[in-house]
Amino acid sequence: MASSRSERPNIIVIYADDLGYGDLGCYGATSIKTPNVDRLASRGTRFVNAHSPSATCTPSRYALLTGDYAWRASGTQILPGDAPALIRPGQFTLPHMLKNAGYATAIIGKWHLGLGDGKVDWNGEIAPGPRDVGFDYAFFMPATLDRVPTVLIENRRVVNLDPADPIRVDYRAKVGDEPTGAEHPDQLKFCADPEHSNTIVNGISRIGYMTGGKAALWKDEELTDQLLGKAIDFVAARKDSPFFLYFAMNEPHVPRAPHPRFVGTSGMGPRGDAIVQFDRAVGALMEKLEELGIADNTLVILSSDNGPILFDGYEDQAVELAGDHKPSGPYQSGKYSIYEGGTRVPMIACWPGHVREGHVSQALVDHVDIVASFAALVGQGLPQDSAVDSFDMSMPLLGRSERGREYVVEDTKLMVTTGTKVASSGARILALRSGDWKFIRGSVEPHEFHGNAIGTLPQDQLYNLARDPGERENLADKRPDLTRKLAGWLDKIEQAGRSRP
Ligand code: NG6
Ligand code: CA
Repeated sequence: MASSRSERPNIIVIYADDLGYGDLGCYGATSIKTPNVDRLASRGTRFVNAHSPSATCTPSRYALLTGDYAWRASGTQILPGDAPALIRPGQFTLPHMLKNAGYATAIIGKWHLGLGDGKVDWNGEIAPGPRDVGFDYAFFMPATLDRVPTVLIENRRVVNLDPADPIRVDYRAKVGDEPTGAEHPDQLKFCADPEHSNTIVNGISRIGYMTGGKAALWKDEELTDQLLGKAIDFVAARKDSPFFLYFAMNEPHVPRAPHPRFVGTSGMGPRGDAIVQFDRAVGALMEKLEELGIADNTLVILSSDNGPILFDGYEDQAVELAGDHKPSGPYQSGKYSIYEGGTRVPMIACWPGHVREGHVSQALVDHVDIVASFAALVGQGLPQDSAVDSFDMSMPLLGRSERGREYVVEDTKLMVTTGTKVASSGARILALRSGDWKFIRGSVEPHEFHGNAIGTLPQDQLYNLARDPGERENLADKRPDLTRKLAGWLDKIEQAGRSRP
């Protein structure tokens, strides 16, 4: 159990999906209104140097939940919906650590870390999964909004599954008679690229093929209300003893199909409307905490798993309607990119009376630090060989210190698998950010993916982020000594197998 000197607030991590540094009012957005998130920021501390561990989902979530940088492990690229469980039972995790400290733990929302041992039977017990790596309760989507199977799982079973209508999933070849986007574009709410043109569910074509499970299919427009309802049920049921809720929301990941009451609210089409929906859901959850009388002993962290993207496979007018909105704020590119837009994300911490109020923190922090920081907060130790990249940033997280990390390693891995097609060799692209400087290791990976700058060049890159936040002027040739020094430092961090002392 936790030591008597430690504090044990309830903890909620709200993890948005593809929400950018510039997408919130409190980070400078003017065309999208996010009053609820802005209020959270004004009551707590807002970070301007926070990083997601990677520029895509699976590796960021892996690092968040384990405290290990994902690039140390193999198989930590964007996973298909039928991939095996990446985090193995017995592995040290954030929810395990909090369970040991007496917390009730839950994940509600996006999982995307694989399920089962290779061949998942969607009609039976689905394990290993979140329940086997530290979560007492799980209500989740297996992968992404755009990947089959488009069903929700509660603990180890698909919700509303009719045994007479079994689910089959295939990422290589069509299964069943359900129409696909490629064959029936006339049935679609919006057109999609070839990768997103497989089985149609709810008028939206997805990545991968599925058949069956009709009664279990989610309705995109209702998903957020459904997840919010589950989140509210969980906190209400657990309000009298410490709980940890990992609320992994979907906005504004593609396909963007917000509830009709949000359609048209942003003037920016479905992407903006999805951010408004996200903001309202955050507001509703915060209101519930007040109503339950637990707002003052609940630590809320809100952030995003990677940077933003406008076009990510569906013709939903995100590009056309963006106007002068800058989803990455002052930074270059976004999701998938090794430039700052890939991993510099909004992050807010709020815990009335504990987290400094109305503060903007410059501290350099990374979601990989959350495990060690929460462990320090609740009085738990870390096993020596676990959470190997997680630093105790509890003081900066509480807004009480500006002394963050000395560096972060930024990461992207551009291995996108669609059926048998793989884009790029899937090499890992790493960068080191320390102080004003950013070093990007040279790589022969493609420089572009679907029109987005990944940031790779065959040669090394060096940027001064203080003077050049947009990473436009490569100084590697002008500052060869510094470039070499940072390159050597990154090699060492990589080769050491761990970075926590
Ligand atoms: C990519 C998908 C993209 C998105 C992403 C995962 C293609 C061409 N694109 O493979 O639409 O689903 O994976 O996003 O297939 S993430 O936020 O979960 O990392
Ligand atoms: Ca994401």
